[in-house]
Order: sequence, then C-alpha cells, then structure tokens
Amino acid sequence: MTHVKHRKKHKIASKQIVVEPCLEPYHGPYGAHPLTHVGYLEGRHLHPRRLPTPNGQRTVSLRLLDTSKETIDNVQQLTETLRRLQLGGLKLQKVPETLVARLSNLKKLDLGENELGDSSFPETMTDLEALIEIRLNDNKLTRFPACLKKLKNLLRLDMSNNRLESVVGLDKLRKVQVLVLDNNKLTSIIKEISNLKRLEILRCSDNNIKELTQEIRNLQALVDIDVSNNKLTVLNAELFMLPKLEFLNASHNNISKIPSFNIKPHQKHWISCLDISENNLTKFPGHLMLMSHQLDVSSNKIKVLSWNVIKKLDTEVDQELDLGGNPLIYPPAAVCENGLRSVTQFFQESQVDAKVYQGIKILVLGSHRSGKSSLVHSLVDQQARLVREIDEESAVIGVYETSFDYDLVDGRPNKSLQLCVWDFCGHPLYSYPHYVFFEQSAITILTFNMATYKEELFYEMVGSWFDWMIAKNNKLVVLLVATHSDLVPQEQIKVICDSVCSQLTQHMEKGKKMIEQKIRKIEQHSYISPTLSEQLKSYMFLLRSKFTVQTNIIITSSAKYKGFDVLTKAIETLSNDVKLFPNVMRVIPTFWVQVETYIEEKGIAMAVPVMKWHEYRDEVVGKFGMKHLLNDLTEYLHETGKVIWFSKVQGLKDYVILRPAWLFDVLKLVYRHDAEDTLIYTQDDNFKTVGISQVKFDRMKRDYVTEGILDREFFKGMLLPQLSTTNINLGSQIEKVMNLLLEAFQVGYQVTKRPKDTFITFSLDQDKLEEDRENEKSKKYVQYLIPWIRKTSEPSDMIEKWESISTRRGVVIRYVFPRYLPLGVFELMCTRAHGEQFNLKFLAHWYGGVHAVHRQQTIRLVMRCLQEEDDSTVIKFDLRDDTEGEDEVPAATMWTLLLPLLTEFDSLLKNFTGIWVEKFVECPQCHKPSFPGEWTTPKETQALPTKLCDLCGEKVDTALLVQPKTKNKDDVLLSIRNKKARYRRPAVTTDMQVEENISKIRPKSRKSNDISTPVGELDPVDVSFRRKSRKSIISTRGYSFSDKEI
Ligand SMILES: Nc1nc2c(ncn2[C@@H]2O[C@H](COP(=O)(O)OP(=O)(O)OP(=O)(O)O)[C@@H](O)[C@H]2O)c(=O)[nH]1
Ligand SMILES: [Mg+2]
Repeated sequence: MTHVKHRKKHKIASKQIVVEPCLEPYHGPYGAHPLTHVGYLEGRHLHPRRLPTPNGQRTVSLRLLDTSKETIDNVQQLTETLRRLQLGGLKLQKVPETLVARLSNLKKLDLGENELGDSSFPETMTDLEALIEIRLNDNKLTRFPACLKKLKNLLRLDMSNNRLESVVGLDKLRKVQVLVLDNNKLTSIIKEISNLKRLEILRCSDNNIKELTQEIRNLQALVDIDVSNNKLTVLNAELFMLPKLEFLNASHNNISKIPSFNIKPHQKHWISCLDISENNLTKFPGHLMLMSHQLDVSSNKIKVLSWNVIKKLDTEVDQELDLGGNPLIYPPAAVCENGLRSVTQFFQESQVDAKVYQGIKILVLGSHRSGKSSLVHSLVDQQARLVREIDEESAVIGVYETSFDYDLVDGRPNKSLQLCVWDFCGHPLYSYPHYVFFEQSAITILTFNMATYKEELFYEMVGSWFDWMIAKNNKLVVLLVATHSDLVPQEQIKVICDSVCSQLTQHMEKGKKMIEQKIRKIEQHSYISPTLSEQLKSYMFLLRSKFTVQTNIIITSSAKYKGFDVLTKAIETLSNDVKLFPNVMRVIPTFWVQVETYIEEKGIAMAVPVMKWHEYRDEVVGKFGMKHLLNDLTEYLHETGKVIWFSKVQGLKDYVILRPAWLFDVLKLVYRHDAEDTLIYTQDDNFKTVGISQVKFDRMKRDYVTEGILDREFFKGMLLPQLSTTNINLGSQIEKVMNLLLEAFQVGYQVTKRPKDTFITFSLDQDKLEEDRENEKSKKYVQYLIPWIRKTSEPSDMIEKWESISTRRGVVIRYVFPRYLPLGVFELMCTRAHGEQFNLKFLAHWYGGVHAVHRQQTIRLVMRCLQEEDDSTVIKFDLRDDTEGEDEVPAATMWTLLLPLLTEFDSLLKNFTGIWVEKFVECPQCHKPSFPGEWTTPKETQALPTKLCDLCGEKVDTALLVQPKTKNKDDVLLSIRNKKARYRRPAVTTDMQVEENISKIRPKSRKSNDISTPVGELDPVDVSFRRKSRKSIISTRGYSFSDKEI
C-alpha cells in the first residue's frame, strides 16, 4: 500500500520537477516489509525492522530503503537519538528536505551512490550541525554544494566518483581530516584546500590535476596523499617536507623529475611508502632514498643509478627499492631487479675503480626578482620551474647540489661534474652577508630580467652588479644570463643582448680609463713621493684584475625551460678550463673522500655543526693523520661547498662550519628583509618557549625591525627552530651560535638598555656593559645592535655637541671610493671599532654614522659614510679636541688613537681585493681632501714642519697630516728594546709606542716585495724598499687591461 501511494506521489512530483525516488518492493528475510535496517544503542548489527521501531529511544542508526513520507515521519520521531543515517543506493535525485530537518544529533550521513546533482540539497541540510562524516560518493555533483559549507564540525568527506570540476568553498570546512575526491574532473586542488590545517588523508586519484602547488606546505598534518593517475609533471619539494607524511602515491602521472631539496637533518622524518611508479623519470631520485623506507620507481625511464646517494644509505635501516620496468644500464638490470642490497653490493665491489672528481661551486647573483631561484630550480630539475615568491629555501642563500648527468662510456658511467649551487637572494639587505660568501673559486651566473630591461636601467640591472663583484674579487668568471625570454618578442631579444653587451664593454672600459687617467696624473708629477708611489701601486694592482665574462649572453626562460642546454654547456666548458679552475675535475684521493664522508656525517650528527679550527684539526688529524695535508683538504671541502672555512679572513678562519646550509638557515632566522611579516609570536611558540610574552615580543620586534636592536632573549627565540630542543645543552648551543654570529661574522655588537629608559633609547656605554657582564642577573637585558638594520637618523644632541667643537684642533681622514663602496663595509667597521683595543666609548649610532669619545683623552670621534656629488662615497674618520676651554690634546695623541683604527679599516678592506680606494687627510684650513694619505708613508712629511695645501695655498702643520716624529737616537734604542719585550706589555697608549702598535697589528706581508699586496698598507717606511718597488711599478707600466676578456 505504501508503495502504491508512493508511486502516485512520484508521478505528481515529477511534473513539478520535484522527483522523489521510487523503489522496488523490498523482499528481505522478513517478507516485503519492513523497509529500514535499524541499529540500537550498544547493538552490533543493523536489524531489518519496520518503522516506527518499538525501541525508539535506543535507535541510533538507520539504513533507509525508501524515503516515503511515512518513513520520513518515522525518522523524525527519532531525531533525539539518531546518530547515523544511511541513504546510499536509493537513486535519490534530491535529499528530502523534511528528512534531514531537525536531525541535529546526527553524526554520520551516507548519501553515496545516488543521483544527486548540484541543486539536490535543501536548506535544511544546514541543520545537521553535529555531522562529522558525510558520504556523497558516486553522485553527479560538478561542484562543492554550498550548503555544506555550514557543516563546521565535519571531519570526513567523501565525494569520490562524481563529476567535480571545482571544490571552491570546501576550505570552509576547517576541521576536515579525511577528504576523498578520487575519480572526478579536478584540474587543481591544493590551492583550494590549503587552509585545511587538520587534513590528514587526501585522496584525489583519477583526476586531471596538473600541479601540486607550493601551498601544500600549509597542510602540515597530512599523513597520506594519493594523487595517482593525474596529469602531474612535477612533484614539488614542499610535498616531501611535510613533517607527518607517511604515504605518497603519485604513480601513473607524467612526472619527469623530482626536485632536489635539502633535508634538514634534525627535521628529517621517514616516509613509509613513496610510490612514483609509472612515470617519466629519467634521473634516479636517489635523495628520496635518504628519507623513505619503501621507494617504488618502477616503470620509469631510469638508465643509471648514482653511487653518490647509495653510499650514504645506512645499512642498518630496512629499506626497499623497486626499480622494475626501467631501461637500466648501470648497474645492469639483473642487479637492480634483485633489490637494494644487490645494488649496494654491486657498487661496493666496483667502487675500487670509481674515481671521485672535484666539483665546482656556482654562485647565482642578480637583482631582486630577476629569476635566479627559478633558473636554479629549472637547472637542477631539468624542467620548467617557476618560483613564485621568496620562500624559505631561497631567502638569504639557497643551497642546491646536483651533478651533470653521466655520459655512458662502454656501458659504464664516465666523469660527472658535481655542482654546488648557491642561490643568492637579490634583496639589497643581503648585500653584506653575500659578500662574505662571494669568492673567486667559483663560476658566477649573473641574471637580469630581459622582459623589464631598458637601456637606462643597465647600471641598476647589470653594471652595478659588476661593480659589486669587482669590489670583492679581482678575478671573475661570469656567465651573463638573460631570463624571462618567454615574455620578450623574438626580434627584441637580439636588440637587448646587443645593448647589454655594448653597455657592459663601455662600463668596464670606463673603469679602466678612470684608473689609467689617475696613473697618468701621478706620472705627470716631477717627483713621485712615497705616498703617490703607494697610490700608484694600488692602481696598478687594480689594472691587473682578470675578468672572464661570457659575452654571448645566455638567453633562458624558466617558464618554458629554454636555453638550459646552452647554460649547461657553458658551465661544463668553464669548469673544464684548467687555466681558470686548475682544481676542478682533478681526481680526489681516497683518503680525502673518507674525510669528506666523515665530516658530512659529523655535521649531520651535531646540533650546531660548527667547530673551532683547532678542534677540527685535532679530530681529523687524530683520526686520519696526514697533518700536512689538512689545509689543502679543508680548502677542497670549502671550494666544493662541503664546509665553510675562510682560511684567509681574520676571525672567520678560526671556525669550520661543517654544514653550509645550516649556517644559511641560521642567517635566515635572524636576518630577513621580510622580518616584519615572518616574525610571528604564535609561530611554533618559540618566543613563548624562551619566556617572552606577546606584549614583550611586540616591543622587541619593533626594536629590532626599526632600530636594529636585538634583545638577547629575542635572539634566542629566533634561533630556536635551528637548534635541537631535545638536546639538553640548549643553553650552550645558543651560546655557540651567538658567538659565531657576533664574533666570527661580526653581525653586531653588544649594547645595554638602561633600566629606566623607555624602550627606544639604548646605552652604547661600554662602562655599563662591564657592569652588566658582572651582574649575571642582568644578562637578560643584554642587547645587540645590528648596524645594517639600524635606519635611525643622527640624534640632535650629538649634532649640537659636534657643531659646538667645530673649530677645535682635529684630524680628518677620508677614504674615498670613487667607483663603488660595497654595502655593509662601513657598518662592519663600526662593529669592529667597538674592539676594546680602541678604547672608545660609543654614544650614538645612526644610519651612516657613529659618535664616540675616547676613554682616556678628551677627544671625540665621529665616523661617517657620505655620498658625494660626484657619485663617489666617502668614509670619514673625524677627530676633535673636546677639552673644556683651550685645545689641549696634541695632534700626536690624536694619531695615537687614530692609527690603530685606520689599520683595522685597512685590514677590513683587504678582504675586498678589487676595491678602489683613495686615502686623504683633510686640510685643516679649507677642509678639502688635499693631502693624499700621507700617514701611510709618514717619514718624508715628518721631516717637514709645514706643508702647503695644493687647494687653498695655506701652510699646514704636518703634525695634523702624519703622526709627528718625536724620536731621537735614544728613543730608537729604547724602541728596539721595547720591541723585544712587546708581547709582555699592556696595550699601547703613548705616542712613542704607536709605530710599534701598528707593526703588531699589521700582517707579515709587508716583508714581502709583493706587488699584489692590497692597497692601504700602513708601512713604516723603508726607503730602499720603496725605491725598489717604485721602479718595479714603473717597469710594469706597460701592463694593460688586455687580460680582461670581454
Ligand atoms: N615568465 C617568466 N617568469 C619568470 C621567469 N623566471 C622567473 N620568473 C618569475 O619572476 C619572479 C621572480 O623569480 P625568482 O626566481 O623568485 O627571482 P629571484 O631572482 O630568485 O628573486 P630574489 O631571490 O627575490 O632576488 C617570479 O614570479 C617567477 O615566477 C621566466 O623565465 N619567465
Ligand atoms: Mg631567489
């Protein structure tokens, strides 16, 4: 009877296009009726029953076999108790409005295997507030039903086997943990669901998905993802970084490369199963073996396996590798078919003759957003890759390792070129840290975006980068790469390249001509004074720079993967040029390789992979012997990017960093152009862990971002993500990292906040610091000033004070940089000037200047960095008498303070071998730089009481131009005696001891008659030596810029 009635209703309804389902009569074990399966509280099975059920108050689940009015009415009687409702397989074209209304306690709803379309859901669906699971599989949906957005408690959703083209709106279901979208028509998915932070299982096989976008990194809870049978060509690194990932099925796609990425050792986790079978991989993604128990790369196009990865595998870990169905040549297919153990054995046995060749470092430089990271990714992955924003990998410096593929010779791998690529983020803030890492023994790729190139932008986009590079290194090997060629019309490409080439040639010629002019000017002097001779020497040194620049600009598109064959070839050609890189491709002794592996493992095992040089030396020599080879070996590790050891840089040479990527990650934490956005209190609770409240955090962040003042506690919070929190020695780890940054890299110096001050004023008072050092409790108030972040202006009281003593006796030194002053050099000097030996008490530090007083003499010092009208930059050391009343401090005393500072600055400039600097003493009368660096060669001037200023014609007391000579014969004898005892003596303070002090600071190089000694030697004069050297300079005068290959 019910059925007849129902059919009638269906007919009427269909006219109104409201279609109710029609069911064949049910014939179960109890006859044609009942029509539901009922489950009771604590019952284990569904019982076929007729509704209404006698156990209404205990009914928790129902499987309906029809949706007649009668049944619905009966269901509505059970709203209080009903938890689960199954409406699957009823051919429903609509969800009955009255059925779902008021089911406010319902937890699970199964609407699978019906005929539901996009408009089949009534508004009453929103009443199902308690719903945690809904099945909509096997229906006819083309989009995510809007009414489901309101089901905020939903944990599981199955919409597989529909016709979904979009899941817009699904991101509102913030609590979803399981999402099943298999077999639909989706072309993208990750962007739409990227804020589902609790998602654990994502199934979307058999769709048309082309890309898993970077937003996948937000799905931090993801454990299991199935993207098989789609149209993927790339798997991005972010996917493998997901901290909880256990299962990945990406089989049956068109994936041709797996990106390379850095697995941070302490963040590494093991993935149980990675299935990348049935794809187009040609290169063995060996790095995945370092993080997966089971790797299936069967049925791809892999020909060769690399020993480089296999040798790193831990034989203790149980791992499986499926290589079946690949056209393997090496090791032979028969070996590979027998699994990982057999592959490892094969390599071990044949390794006897497997030589290791030295690789090369590639440094990628260029303006901000010019396409460097995209270029690197495309080069490494050998396919089109675009980086959309600066991500964690590419901020500061990103490190990538790759090798150019093996050529097979007689069925065996031939030499392979190992590349270590350092991708320098182009944001100006990183200019200084990048300088530290920009070295000669590498190929530099300089990129410019040809789509935005204009002639008038040449200097900004290309020229200034050459100046930047030349300032640091006087030997360059550069590949000039034009990116974004896909956005430039074909006919424009040549025009742009020709323009860049000719402008570059002009730019370099201009530099050369400027130097030659300077040389000619000096030569016109009838008498070349020792000072001029020094200057001449430095110009000659600059002319000896050697630039190898590829004039055929390499045109690339990372969007279309174009030009990379040319780029690869160029890198190969340069690397194999023995004249340019004598060490590259040499065979590395087995002993070195053993040390390399040992160091790599040690670096991974250490929470802070940094060793003092002596610790490193003792450990390596103790284990491997061969002390005499240690320097060469460590240089090799440094040149190939395995460790960082600046063997020639004061301060830095005392440290060996066993894992360069670790150091860059640390720099990324403390030194960010986007600190405003990336420093977030709630992120990982790091700041909370170190005991900083939200309010304190806000204040400290503001201090840091606006003033460059970094609180010690804040510093700790920043560093925490890079440290091993499971290690109990967290305190000593922090100490070690801070020491590395502050002492070796000199990123800043210590200042102390005055307790009663407001948070924006800081004491730069060293006396206060001493107090603080003694008082352990106040340690938490310690702060550091990071000069290159400080953008404040000169305090008005400092300006006034300085003005008020403007007529006092003083000495002003100018370092002029006619062409280029590397960013950060001045700031670094400010940090160095805080060394105790200079005896200075700093009162203010602003953008481009510091103001200090001497602790013992009544002298003030202001150091400034100024931009001149002629585009040169000047660093000024300005000293003034500050005695109350008459001037008291003699010029000699001023020099006593000044010379060590200048020596320090000279030693800093020595790290910039290509820098062009001219030194002057300002005329005290006309305040113009008219005396050319007399203090560097003082004897001649010392012999004169006065000297004429070339610019104003006034007589100037030579005591204001050089350190006055006060020695008589007895003094000399005394000085010799003192010299013998100098290491036992306290810091030098008297005028007489100055020269001695200088000679202590100066490196040994003065003894050598080496023309390549960088400019600015503070040389107590040895006249015979200088005469000799002047001759040699003049005899090399014919040397020209012809060495430069442009
Ligand atoms: N069309 C097109 N876009 C590109 C190409 N190379 C890079 N891009 C885009 O240019 C922008 C900058 O690219 P990145 O690779 O991040 O540039 P970068 O030089 O590494 O930038 P910084 O590290 O911030 O200095 C991104 O939006 C890229 O998607 C290219 O060859 N063609
Ligand atoms: Mg980048």
